[in-house]
Amino acid sequence: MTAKRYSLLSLFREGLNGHKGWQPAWRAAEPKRRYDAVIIGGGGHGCATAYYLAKEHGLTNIAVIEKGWIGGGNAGRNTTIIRSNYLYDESAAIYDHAMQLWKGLGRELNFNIMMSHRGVLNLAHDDNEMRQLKRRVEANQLNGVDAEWLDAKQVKEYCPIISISPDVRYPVLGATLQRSGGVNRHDAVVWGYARAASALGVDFIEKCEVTGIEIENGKVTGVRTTKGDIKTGKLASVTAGHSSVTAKMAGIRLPIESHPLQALVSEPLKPIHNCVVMSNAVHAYCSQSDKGELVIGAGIDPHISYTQRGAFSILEEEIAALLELFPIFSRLRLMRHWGGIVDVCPDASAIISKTPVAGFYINGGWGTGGWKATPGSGHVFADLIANDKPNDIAAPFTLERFETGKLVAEHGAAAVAH
Ligand code: FAD
Ligand code: PYC
Repeated sequence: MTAKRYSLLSLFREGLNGHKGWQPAWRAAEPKRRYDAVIIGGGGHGCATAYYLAKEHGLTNIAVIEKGWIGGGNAGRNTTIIRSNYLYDESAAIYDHAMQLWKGLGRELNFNIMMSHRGVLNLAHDDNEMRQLKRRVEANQLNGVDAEWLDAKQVKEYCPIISISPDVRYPVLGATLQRSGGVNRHDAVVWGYARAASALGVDFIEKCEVTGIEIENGKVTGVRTTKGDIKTGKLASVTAGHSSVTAKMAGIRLPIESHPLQALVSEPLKPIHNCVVMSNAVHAYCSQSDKGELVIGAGIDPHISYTQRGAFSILEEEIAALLELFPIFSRLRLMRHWGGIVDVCPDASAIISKTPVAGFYINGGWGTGGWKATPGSGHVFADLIANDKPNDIAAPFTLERFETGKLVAEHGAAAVAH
């Protein structure tokens, strides 16, 4: 008998499944002609939604349709920062729901998602930022979210390589610290969800683009795709940067703008950077991956675009900001950079909603900060799809808020320059 050979990529995708030996990741399926529910978008949120629909609501005749490959969108492009230190009660509820799910997710999916709760610092560089961030710490504590205020000396103790020199443009005056915040491995999360959903019967259809939505008498009846038409009574758009494109197929105009957001990684280093640092004023965020690379992110490119690449000037500013905080990195070489497309709502909060078309649901508008929400978002969205009604956590994020004006304005806590 010849032994099966595994490529390095297959080792990552399949994972070692304990004593059962190697298991396939997810079943790459050809589409059936009818499903009980179809999810457009095989990113983190789409795969999580499929998993919870199957696991918690018993809906297994469902398909995830992905125009590229599973995890090739923002899910595979983000800097993986996890935190729940948002200002408003509504946001604290959903992001902390996600945080609680992150804590047990590797075990639940039986997939090493490399979750590392190493702490996230959000720096303050002037009096106004200090006031705002201290207010956020207090709001967080009232909501049971772990948050504390550090002065500059305590910042240096927590993150020894940071410069707290007073002789720079924007000296570090203090920071919020969420100790439970951290980073994980993005593709492992998506593959873990996909593998677990696949084991429950979900079909994953890659290289298949949804090109149209069939509607009869105000109700969804199916989708048109590059692999043929599919009938379904429940259709969920989970297409991140392309939410408004998908919604338009159903005649719905969303209050969303799509922008590039860029990130880059350095050459690998021995462990040197022990936490996550974010600065809104000079604008940089940085952590170190388990491979040793510094993972560095920028503010959004101000122009609207679907190109998945951004302007070089943004990266120049990004590096200048990084070196002000970490002069120790000045001789480092950069290895790769890329962009993703993020969809930003006017209040920098997400949409998790039914729509005017019965049976058509939208999850999007997570902007620069949806990675940390992935398990919580998938969990409450599956509940909405199964029950046709948002639960208490999802209710503040429906489309109605753009009519009533009850916005959840989180630009400050988004912590990424817009
Ligand atoms: P995606 O992975 O983009 O999934 C959407 C999928 O839909 C894509 O795979 C796409 O191909 C597919 N699709 C679109 N249209 C169609 C169609 N018509 N038919 C079929 N498929 C379709 N968030 C954080 O919380 N922390 C961070 O540190 C962080 N850093 C970021 C850094 C960068 C550079 C970027 C770009 C984003 C960052 N984010 C971060 C934001 C986060 O990545 C996103 O909010 C989140 O990943 C979006 O959800 P998703 O994973 O489902 O999206
Ligand atoms: O929301 O924490 C965040 C974030 C970090 C990088 C991009 N978004």
